[in-house]
Amino acid sequence: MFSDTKGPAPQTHDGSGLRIGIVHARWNDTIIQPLLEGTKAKLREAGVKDSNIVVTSVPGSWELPIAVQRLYAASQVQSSGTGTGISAGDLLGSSTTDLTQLSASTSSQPFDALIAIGVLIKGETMHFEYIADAVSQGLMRVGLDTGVPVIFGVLTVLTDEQAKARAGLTPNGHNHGEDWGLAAVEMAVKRKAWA
Ligand code: DLZ
Repeated sequence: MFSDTKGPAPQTHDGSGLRIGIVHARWNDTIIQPLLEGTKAKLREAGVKDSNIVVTSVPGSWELPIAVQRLYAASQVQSSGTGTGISAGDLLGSSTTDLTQLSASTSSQPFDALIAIGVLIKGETMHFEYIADAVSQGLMRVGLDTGVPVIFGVLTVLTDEQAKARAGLTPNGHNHGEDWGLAAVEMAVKRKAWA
């Protein structure tokens, strides 16, 4: 018997000790923003402190894998108390206002999970296929290479309407960002248990 709920069967996990990094693309920003809000809402609901949620952005989804990889590396440097001579600013681009979040974050522990958020909407050319394939493979690689869960918060849709529905912007829609927030907490908690 199939369930008619969208998303995974729910589990509850305590996110109060976690630090989560989010990188979002700025293409299709009207869809990105509600997805980001849905993600953060579920992180907070699971107990993740605002000061332990670091958000940064990149131009488009293509840039997500490198940014997620560098954001994690920056948090590792920050937590080791430098000694390498490399600052988080060096790793991420010191002039971005986004970066102030990383240094303002009260915790200095490396991220327990990372969430990459992007919205790819198929156009008339092959851009969509190339970007979707590279980004999904790139994000998987970052997760396996670092051993840190990387949540795939990238919508790959055919129409604006499909994107809106998946950002909870239509009457029967569902905000997938909520699932990504919950997945990040669950995977971060389980990864600690598996260590
Ligand atoms: C170029 C491009 C196109 C056509 N479509 C999207 C899209 O739907 N969603 C998205 O996040 N980014 C798109 N981009 C931008 C690329 O991801 C990337 O930012 C640029 O090619 C620069 O590397």
